[in-house]
Amino acid sequence: MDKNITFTIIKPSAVEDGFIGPILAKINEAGFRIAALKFTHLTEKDAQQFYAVHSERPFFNSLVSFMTSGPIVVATLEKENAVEEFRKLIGATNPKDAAEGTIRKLYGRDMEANAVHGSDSPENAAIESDFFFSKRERF
Ligand code: IDP
Ligand code: MG
Repeated sequence: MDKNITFTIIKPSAVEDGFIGPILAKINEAGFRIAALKFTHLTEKDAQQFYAVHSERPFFNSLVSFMTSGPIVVATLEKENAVEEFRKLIGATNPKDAAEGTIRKLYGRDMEANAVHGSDSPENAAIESDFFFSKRERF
């Protein structure tokens, strides 16, 4: 498994709040290389599939509704130890608990609308990246 790849989503709230540029700048400053990037919009089926692991959680329907509420930016990112490094850059799931200077602290609204997604393992990073990008969309 490629330990140097992670996958991110700039969530609908952060797109709506005008934070695509600032978030990509943070990613750039932290030394990640953008291997794939696009502006897109999830269908309900896409969001249910992407978050299938959370399907039994009480927040699942709300999360699917939120994630389909507007356009998103998806990207595959490359850096040594990418998953762990990116989780550090984005901070805790709840922006209130996220460390100062992290993306979720700076740009998150709340626990659900926490600005960005970050993969939790190299295995899931590969699955998530393949969910959105074909081989010829990755560089
Ligand atoms: P993570 O994004 O930090 O990995 P997960 O537990 O994988 O956190 O949850 C996936 C997403 O579901 C979160 O990023 C957030 O948008 C949403 N979420 C998680 N827990 C809650 C909750 O308790 N209430 C509302 N939304 C939640
Ligand atoms: Mg997660």
